Order: sequence, then structure tokens, then C-alpha cells
Amino acid sequence: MEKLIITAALSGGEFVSKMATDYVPCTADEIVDEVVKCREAGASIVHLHAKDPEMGLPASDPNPVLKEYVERIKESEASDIIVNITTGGGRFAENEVIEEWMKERTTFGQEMDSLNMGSVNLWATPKGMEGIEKEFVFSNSLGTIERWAGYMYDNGVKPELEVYDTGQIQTALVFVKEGKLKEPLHFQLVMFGGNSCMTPDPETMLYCVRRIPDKYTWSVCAPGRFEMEMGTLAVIMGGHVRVGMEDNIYLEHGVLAKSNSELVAKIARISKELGREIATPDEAREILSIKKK
Ligand code: KMH
Ligand code: ZN
Repeated sequence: MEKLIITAALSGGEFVSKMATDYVPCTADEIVDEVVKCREAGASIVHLHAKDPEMGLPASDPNPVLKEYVERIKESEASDIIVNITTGGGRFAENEVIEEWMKERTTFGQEMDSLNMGSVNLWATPKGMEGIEKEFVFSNSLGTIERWAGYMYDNGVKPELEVYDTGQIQTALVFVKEGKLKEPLHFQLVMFGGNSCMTPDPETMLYCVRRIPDKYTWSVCAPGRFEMEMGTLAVIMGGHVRVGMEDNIYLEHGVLAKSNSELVAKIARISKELGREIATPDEAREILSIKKK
């Protein structure tokens, strides 16, 4: 079986701050340190959000923060890791502002960006933001998806297609036919089981995987307590896995992860025990058809 690509989603946007766990990396130093540790533990991709350095809430001016993270990572011991920057999360700014952010955000030298493939209602309440969940829609219109994919392709950035519900796989396949997405696609199945996302269970994963043509690649991210279970299933089924504090802050029941690298090491250990080796960043580039920048 193809080697396993592990993505470390270090810190997330509004959902994970110091109010949730003291261990979430928030400063540029902490982020770079975590990237190096995650690379050592087996991650070949790191997924980044811009944090404010104090509390770890979303940075109010995210692009300079993200640019600094990328530059610092390129100078670090983990300089070969594939950097994947969010184009979601923290959407509390005006639409025009967000559009400008996203256009500029594809130019920081990263090789991947998340591309959210449809709209969902907010599935949980970020700590400290109680009350917003009833009105907030995580909005990703077809026009937005098309434009943001265009910005990525213009700058040689591969979109990672975040799928929150099964129909969004179909959106991606239609976008290929319409020339708005380029093959080979790479999907990230977001299996949260909140009231607006796919349920983290084997049946749903199988349903999704059967709808993704074999020539494409896929990964699973299961925010919450099913992270390792769904990750293990993906290991067995030939998919790839994303772990990290953006999705899950616990190493095991009641035990907070002190570093993202502990979560990376756990899924790497499970995979190796099951006979599946872990991909290096260059091997991940080969599997995902990413040209090194
Ligand atoms: N927060 C995750 C469930 C993004 O950053 O664009 C999905 C995600 C999306 O990582
Ligand atoms: Zn994210």
C-alpha cells in the first residue's frame, strides 16, 4: 500500500485557543517548534491558521502572521515539510476583506491550501464565543470556491478539498468537468458528526471513498474523540490522515496532548504496527503530484 501521509493541523482558528488548552501553539516560535517536532514524528504536511500570540484566538490581521510562519518554517530544520495554509476559519471579517486576504494568501510560497467545498452551519461553539452558533453559517458559495481555486492555481498552490458533507464530493467532480479544478484531486473528509457534518463512522467513510475515483487521493480528519479511530480506518483503507489540536486536543480520554507531535507519533505508530510505512515530505509530494517549490 502507498505510504501514509500525515498532516499535522497545529492550532486551528476560533475553536481552539488557550481557553481550551494551554498547550496550543500560539506564537511564531511555538508554531515553528511544533512543526519541527511534528516533522520528526512523521508529519509530511503542516496545516496552518494565524493565531494571536496571547490567547490563541484568530489573529485580526492574519496574512502577515501566516507569511512569517511560512518564512520561519522554510528556515527551520523542517524546511522540507509541505506547508498547507487555511482559507477557512476565523471568517468574522467583511466579505470583501476576506476575498483580498485569500487572494494575497496564495502567494506566501506554500505548496497547498485548504479549499472548503461547500457551506455548513456552524457545528460547535468556540470557547468564549457562546451564542454565535445559531446564526453563523460557514459560507463557501460555488463562486467563492471557483475564485479561490483560481488564485491557488495562479500561484502553483494545490487545493486540498475539504468535504464536510457527501454532496461536496460531487461538487468537486463537477468542477473538474467544468475545468474549475485540476486533476489529480486530493480530498480531506471532515467527519465531525456535529449537527452539520458527516458522521465519523465506517459506513459514511466507505460511502465517501466509493464516490472518490481511484485515481484521486483522500485523507480523513475527524474533529473530536474519533480522530484516531477514523484515522486508523483510513490507514487500513489506503487513505491518509490528519491529526492535531485544530481537531482534537486529547491524546487519550482525559489526557491533553502536550504537543501536536504526540498525536502525529500516535497515528504513525498505529500505521507502522499495521504494516504501513510513513511518507516523507518528498514522498508525499510524489503521491499528491505536487511540484516542490
Ligand atoms: N477546521 C477543520 C474541520 C480550513 O482550515 O480551511 C477544517 C479545516 C478547514 O481545516
Ligand atoms: Zn483548518
